[in-house]
Amino acid sequence: MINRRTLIQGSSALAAAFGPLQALAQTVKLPIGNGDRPLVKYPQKRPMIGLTSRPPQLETPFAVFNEGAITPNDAFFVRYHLAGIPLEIDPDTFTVEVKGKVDKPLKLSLAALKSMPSVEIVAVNQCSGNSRGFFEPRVAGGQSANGAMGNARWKGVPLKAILAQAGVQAGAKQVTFNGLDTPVADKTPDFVKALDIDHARDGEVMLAYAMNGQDIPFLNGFPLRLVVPGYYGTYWMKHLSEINVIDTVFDGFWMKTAYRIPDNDCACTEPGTPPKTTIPIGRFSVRSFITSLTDGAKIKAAGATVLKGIAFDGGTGIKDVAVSTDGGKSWQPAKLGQDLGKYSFREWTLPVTLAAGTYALKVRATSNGGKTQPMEPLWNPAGYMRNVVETVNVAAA
Ligand SMILES: Nc1nc2c(c(=O)[nH]1)N[C@H]1C(S)=C(S)[C@@H](COP(=O)(O)O)O[C@H]1N2
Ligand SMILES: [Mo]
Repeated sequence: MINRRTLIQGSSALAAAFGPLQALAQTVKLPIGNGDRPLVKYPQKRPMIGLTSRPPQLETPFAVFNEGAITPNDAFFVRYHLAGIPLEIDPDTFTVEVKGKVDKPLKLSLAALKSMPSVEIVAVNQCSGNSRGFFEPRVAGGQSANGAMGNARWKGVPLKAILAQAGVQAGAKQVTFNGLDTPVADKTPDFVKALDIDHARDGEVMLAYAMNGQDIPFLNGFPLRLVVPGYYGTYWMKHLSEINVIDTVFDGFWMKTAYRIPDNDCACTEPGTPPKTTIPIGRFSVRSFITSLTDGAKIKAAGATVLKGIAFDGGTGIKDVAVSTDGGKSWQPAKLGQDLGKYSFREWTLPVTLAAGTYALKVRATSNGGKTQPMEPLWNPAGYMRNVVETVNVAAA
């Protein structure tokens, strides 16, 4: 249990430094750009890859994904847009407001939420710009490697139940979500996101107050965040304080201008060119990774090696995972691990024996929805939704 004092101490330290509690001397080398990134230590987090400090943006060291299907809270990535992040939140006085086109506006305390029937769901949270640093030609925005994703068991109250309690009025079109963070410069628009009313009432979108059996870490949205299974992290509002039912389509900056993708099947354009029309980003594309070996690894020739990794998609679940040891010429089916639900990482393994030589290992997942990963990367100007078949080059000797 994280007690309140620890939390406030941690965040006060964050306030004092407005950055890492401790900048560690270590750096990590990522396979993008100049690659050198500092490892930084924030409250409730193990050393993480630091992308920015104002606001904090932390990437998960990729080796963490080889530890299991669930990403530990202290290793879960952190992403914020606004420098005005909350530094102290008292869970005893915290409330979330429900207002707008409802019969009965609500102000719910954490205790009130915790007394309602709860649901649990294992779901991946992934930033739209996960892996953006690999885009070619390069695009503006955080140059993330593959660590802006994580999988957790979320517990909370279905948004549907909250909306039912408030009584949604006829003509409601969307629901908007706001958190306690604020812009520091007047020009930056507040971070507000919207979901269509039917999506908001699908019974799966939830107000989560627990993550992997613990309070949600401060930097991941303590004490309450929206969980939108299968959808990119941009909708997963942290420090959720306002839910507003509206009878229009929300046109705030973070829906109308940012977080939009080309309106076509591949969500892509000819590299270097803008899309003709765009729509708000939605569900994850299907992805898979080898986690047990990193690029450039050396392994023992002719010994048995168990290749291991993860796969996920936007909510149909993983049908199969295929692995190639010859750069994509031939493919072998991997064995899927425990099924933690259709929104979760799905682990996979494949034992191989590699004679002396060099190998381009590739992994490709297919979803139950029949979607698979492209062999060549798709491109779009914002650097979203990367899901190319990943390659890990290794040498056996
Ligand atoms: N309040 C608030 N919530 C937010 C954001 C933010 O800037 N402020 N960023 C969103 C984005 S773009 C992502 S990818 C996820 C990241 O969640 P995490 O920081 O818990 O990993 O939070 C989302 N929720
Ligand atoms: Mo994001």
